Amino acid sequence: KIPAGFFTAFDRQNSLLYNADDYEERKLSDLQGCFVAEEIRHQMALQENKTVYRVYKKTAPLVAGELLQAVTVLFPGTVNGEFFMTRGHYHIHPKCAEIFFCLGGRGLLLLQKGNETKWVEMKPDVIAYIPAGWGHRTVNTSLAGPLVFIAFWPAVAGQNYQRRLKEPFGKRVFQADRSYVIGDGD
Ligand code: PAN
Ligand code: ZN
Repeated sequence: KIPAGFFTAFDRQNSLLYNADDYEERKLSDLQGCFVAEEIRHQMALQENKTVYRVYKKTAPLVAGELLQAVTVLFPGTVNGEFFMTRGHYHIHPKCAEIFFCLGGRGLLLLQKGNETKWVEMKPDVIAYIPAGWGHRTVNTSLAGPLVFIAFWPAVAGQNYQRRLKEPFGKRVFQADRSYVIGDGD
């Protein structure tokens, strides 16, 4: 497949990636097992079923050396006081790292490797590095607006969404007054 173009641009006004050629939307109904209050998430999914995040991707050939990019827009909200988050994943290829560049909002990037959990505060202009082998999930810690970031990663990385069930994120992030608290995971 011939690439659609040689550039993308972050459209700040509309919070999307100009020239993206792939799009994904995750609603509460897609986030089974992510929140402590699973039954409440289920009920919320049956009712309003809010969009939790959107991902605008620029595709590339899935071969060694190529890079993928995507803008994630993670909306504000909670499930019973636990902030909206992405599903989170480990890369299938054990040697593939990733970079997140925060474009807007406030949040946390949770990193997981074995029993070790780390986190990076995300705010505009923070560039987070996810070393190869670390599971990663983002959390929007502000109810004032979306957490927006662009990610760059090797095209051969692949995403494993099952492994987080066996090697879960060790921390959870909850609403507290006008801020957040980090609690223990499962
Ligand atoms: C990101 C994520 C994106 C959505 O582009 O895919 O933020 O999160 P989930 O994939 O966990 O649903 C990335 O890490 N790519 O590799
Ligand atoms: Zn990733």
